[in-house]
Formats: sequence, structure tokens, C-alpha cells
Amino acid sequence: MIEVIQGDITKINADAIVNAANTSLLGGGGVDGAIHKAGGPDILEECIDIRNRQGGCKVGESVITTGGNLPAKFVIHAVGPVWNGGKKNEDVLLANAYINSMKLASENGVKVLAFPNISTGIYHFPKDRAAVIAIHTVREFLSDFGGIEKVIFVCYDAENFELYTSLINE
Ligand code: AR6
Repeated sequence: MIEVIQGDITKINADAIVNAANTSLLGGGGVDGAIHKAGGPDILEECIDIRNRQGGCKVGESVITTGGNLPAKFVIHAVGPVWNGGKKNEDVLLANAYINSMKLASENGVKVLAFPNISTGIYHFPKDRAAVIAIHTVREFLSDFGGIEKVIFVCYDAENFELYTSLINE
């Protein structure tokens, strides 16, 4: 039910891919920039509509849009926490970003869902700590709720790929 691959999430053939977005929902660098670039303007247009309705997206929460030109039908924009030394509830907020994304995926009939390593780039969450949280949170959700059949962790950098591979095989 859990797969780990190294690659570019914009190329993944899943029902939905998750974006590591920010509270503005207006795009940015990293995987967010790559998703908007590959997916085209329809994604940003829906993000702007959501922003106009609800004023962006809080840390730990997520919203769903079309996948635009991507192979995936949907993009789930999750906002992870900025790493601030670990005393600002970062662990819980990161877990919430995964949980809320999986909830949205389930509600939208997603069977195959791909995650990037949320918060471990520009937001500087320690990669090893984030990997433990991500895997634990996804495993727990998949065992407690039906609906999602497969979660793919798409690691872009070699460090994350090695971390995920060894943690999954433990
Ligand atoms: N496919 C998969 N993973 C990728 C890709 C890709 N194409 N490109 C980068 N990554 P980051 P964050 C990995 O910085 O830390 C944006 O400006 C990357 O190696 O994209 O959550 C947003 O708008 C890293 O492991 O997101 C926010 O402002 C992971 O994706 C802010 O960055 C996350 O790195 C969010 O920061």
C-alpha cells in the first residue's frame, strides 16, 4: 500500500498528487513552482477562487484543485510548517498536513495518491524527522480508513529517497 520512488512528482500517474504549498496558495518555488509550471494556469485559477472564498489555507490544512495538464486528475495543496527549531508544534502541523490531504483525497474518490516530502526543502524541516512523521501518519491513516489503495512517496533528492527506503523496510 506504500511505495517509495525517486523522481519528479509532476510526472507521476496517480489520481492525485500533493503539492507542498504555502498559505497564500499563489504558488512559489520548489515542488510548488514545478507543479504550477507543468500543470498550467487552470490550477492557479482554482487556487485564486479558493483564496477568494476562504482566504488561503492554514498551516496543516489542504485544499484540492484540478490537475490541469498533469497526468494526475487532482492536485491537493497542503501547507506544511516552516521549521522553527521544533518548539512551535511543527511535528503536529506536519502530520496534520498529511492527514488532511488524505481526508480530502478519500472524499474525492482518490485511490492512488502521491506525496512529496512536505516542508523538507525551503521550509527546512529536518528530513529524518519529517520522514518518520510522514510514514507513521500515512500508515496509521491507511490502516484506519478505507478508500485510498496506494500512497506513493515521491522523493526528489537522494537523501530523502534513502531515508524513506530504509524506514519503510525496517
Ligand atoms: N517533485 C518532487 N519533489 C520535489 C520536486 C519535484 N518536482 N521539486 C522539489 N521537490 P519544497 P517546502 C522536493 O521547497 O519545504 C514553495 O515556495 C524537495 O526536494 O518544494 O514544503 C512553496 O510555495 C523537498 O524534499 O517545499 C512554499 O512557500 C520537497 O519537495 C515553500 O516552498 C519539499 O520542498 C514550501 O516549502
